[in-house]
Amino acid sequence: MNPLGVHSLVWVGELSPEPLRGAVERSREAGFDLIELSLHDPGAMDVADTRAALAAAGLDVACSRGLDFDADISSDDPRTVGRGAVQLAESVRLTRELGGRYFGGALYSALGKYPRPVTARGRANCVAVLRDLAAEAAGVTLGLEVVNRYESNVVNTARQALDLIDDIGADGVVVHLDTYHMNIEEGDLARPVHECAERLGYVHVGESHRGYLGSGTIDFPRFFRALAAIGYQGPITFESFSSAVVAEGLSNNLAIWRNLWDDGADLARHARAFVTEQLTAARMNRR
Ligand code: FUD
Repeated sequence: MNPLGVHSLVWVGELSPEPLRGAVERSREAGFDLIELSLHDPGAMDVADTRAALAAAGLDVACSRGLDFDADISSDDPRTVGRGAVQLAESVRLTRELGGRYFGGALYSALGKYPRPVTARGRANCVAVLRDLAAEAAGVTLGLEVVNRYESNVVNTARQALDLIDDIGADGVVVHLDTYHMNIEEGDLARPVHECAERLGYVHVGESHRGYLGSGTIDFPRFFRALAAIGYQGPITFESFSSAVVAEGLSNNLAIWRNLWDDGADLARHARAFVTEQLTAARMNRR
């Protein structure tokens, strides 16, 4: 059975100790194996406290983030690129200190809408920074999350993520697929999974509107059958956003303007049952 995860934005928008302890506890109560923490604003986090809470709950942790535009490693400007390299290195360190072994997201660019395509120089900067980061990341796998065109101009399809990984040419870099983004950019939900095969290292399940699983237009049975077909054993993390839980920078970058749910606990329990059902059905090849 794949480890099942839940993104912290189902519970809290901030990373200060008390809310984070609550998020860890509620993830455990809802039956998850892992919590994914967004490192967009890690200043308020107490690493030792969080690590203790994770250990007490018996939960694994994964970390994720995207970069800010003033720290965009796909920029042409060396100082901007340098700030991004520092942010990424700090995030890898934080992931390790928290006891995590996975750091993913839009690590290759800013997370937000670009007004123009990436330049050749910008992409080369991104490759160079990620190559250095991978060399230093010892024990922490880097996941390049494929996001839609309104959140990056560097990686919008699984094919582009694989090409970027080839150009980086280092071990420990995997593709991170997310059904919400795939639904916008890919031709279907199975082919990219097969294309990635053993290079798929992390999965986000999210609905077409980022609310309750099964209440949108995503063809989850097709996606889960593809995961079963490639023998994917990695984490599957539920991700959902609502204006009920806000992390100001991240929520604004992702255009979370609507209230799709209020009760994170109900949402999370439902998601866990939904994913378990899909995994079981795909394995038994019932559909
Ligand atoms: C963004 C997204 C997220 C994001 C992560 C950062 O649209 O899908 O996975 O990268 O939440 O913590």
